[in-house]
Amino acid sequence: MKKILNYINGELIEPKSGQYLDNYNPAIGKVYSLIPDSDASDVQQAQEAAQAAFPAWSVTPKDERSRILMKLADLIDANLDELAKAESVDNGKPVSLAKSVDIPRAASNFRFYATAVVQYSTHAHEMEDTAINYTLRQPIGVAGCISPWNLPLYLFSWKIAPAIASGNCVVAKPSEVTPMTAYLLSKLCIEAGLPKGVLNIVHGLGPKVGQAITEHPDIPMISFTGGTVTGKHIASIAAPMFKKLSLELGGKNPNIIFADCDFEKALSTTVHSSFANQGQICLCGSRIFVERPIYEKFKTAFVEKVKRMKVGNPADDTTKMGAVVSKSHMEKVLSYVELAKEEGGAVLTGGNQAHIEGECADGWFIEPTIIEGLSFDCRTNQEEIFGPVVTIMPFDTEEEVLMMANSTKYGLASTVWTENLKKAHRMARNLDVGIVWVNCWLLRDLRTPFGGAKQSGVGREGGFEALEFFTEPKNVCIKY
Ligand code: TXE
Repeated sequence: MKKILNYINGELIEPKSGQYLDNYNPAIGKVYSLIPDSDASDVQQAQEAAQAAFPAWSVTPKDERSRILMKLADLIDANLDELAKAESVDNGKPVSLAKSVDIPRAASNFRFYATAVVQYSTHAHEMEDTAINYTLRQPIGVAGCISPWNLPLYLFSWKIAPAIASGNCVVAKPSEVTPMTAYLLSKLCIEAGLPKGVLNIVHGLGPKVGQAITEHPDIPMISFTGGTVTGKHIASIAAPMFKKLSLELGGKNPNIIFADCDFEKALSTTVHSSFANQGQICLCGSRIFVERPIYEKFKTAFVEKVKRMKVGNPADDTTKMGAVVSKSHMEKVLSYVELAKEEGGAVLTGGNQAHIEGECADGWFIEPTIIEGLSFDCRTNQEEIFGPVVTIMPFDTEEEVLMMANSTKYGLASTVWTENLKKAHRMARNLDVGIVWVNCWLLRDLRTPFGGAKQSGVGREGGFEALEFFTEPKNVCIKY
């Protein structure tokens, strides 16, 4: 069986323990490869390699760092088919999605930071004829990057690219649920000529490898994307050590549809924003609020469209929804459907495990599910489900929908559908979130700040914000 290896100090190596974990193909429901069951000793080895590489890498000219990252991006493009297939097998997502979104975006992440770092400049503050201050932005040392399973290579590279572009070295841990493309990336790093030790990838469990990275005294910054509970745990360890922390956590995003929207656009994008990647994107709009005059019309059209979505073998190009990531995640998502029913919800479509014929007969699939009749403050509408399950509710006024939209502990993203410009601005200003999309969803300019308010996270990724996170500002004041 195929064995994934750690990537430490420029080499692909076995975990020190010699132990491996099973890696499942969720569409088939079977083990198809093995992941290193690494521990703190592997993290220690990776940290030492990163620390040793730091003095040279941090003074390597930006143009040279940029050239290597560009080469890595080109290699990702050149291996698009292999990477997309691997992502689909590992995660359950349709191969068409991995090919059009996940893998191209991973290449863009490297390309974006390869160019951003050479454009990045700092500030000078002049005190009239007294003095001049200028700010240096220096790389810090070894960064810990911990990423989740929903957009494996995409989110992994979103952290690693700015960290190494700005001159740091990295100890990274991809999700143990979807480790394959990070492993394939480590081979491409070798091919691209990334100096040894600049990037180290340690595979294994969160409570072992992730915990060891978080606790390591010489990993002074942690960039994490994952669940809010894990984020809270990481913060509790990192904060007393005064580590720099970037946390991208969960969401329970409102999708607000006013009666004056472009109905067809709102409808087709809502299908996408509800169920893309089987609803396993932190930005998916899982609470759909529709203004009462168009509620019945929208609901009927939405249910009809969703019923026609093809759930099937992720390897099939016509599949719109593949498998969810694991059996335990499928069970968690389905338990929320039961909760919704207990809370008085009516399932308009879906609600069950989907059974696919052929080689996917034992896979973990869920029908796209729409639930109505729930109050905005019930558990189903307050907790992150992170699967293909959305709720739909009517509203009457802007004030009412704002109150409901802002009622959760999360504040990641929101979508607003209206053709009224003033209303769009008002909503954008008053929504308690980090990202507002008006008449679109998941339209991303990589220069913009990305992240959430409230319990959706701390700090922002994207653009120069990430370069700021991975560098230490130092003010130099010179008297004239
Ligand atoms: O996330 P975890 P999981 C949400 C979603 C999902 C829930 C749990 O609601 O159902 O989180 O998913 C590592 N110290 N999101 O279990 O556990 C872990 O190995 C250090 C939202 O996958 O947070 C993995 O690499 N690290 C989200 C990473 O943390 C630890 C995307 C994320 O895993 C650790 C995914 C520890 N003690 C899930 N324990 C989003 N915002 O996009 C685990 N990890």
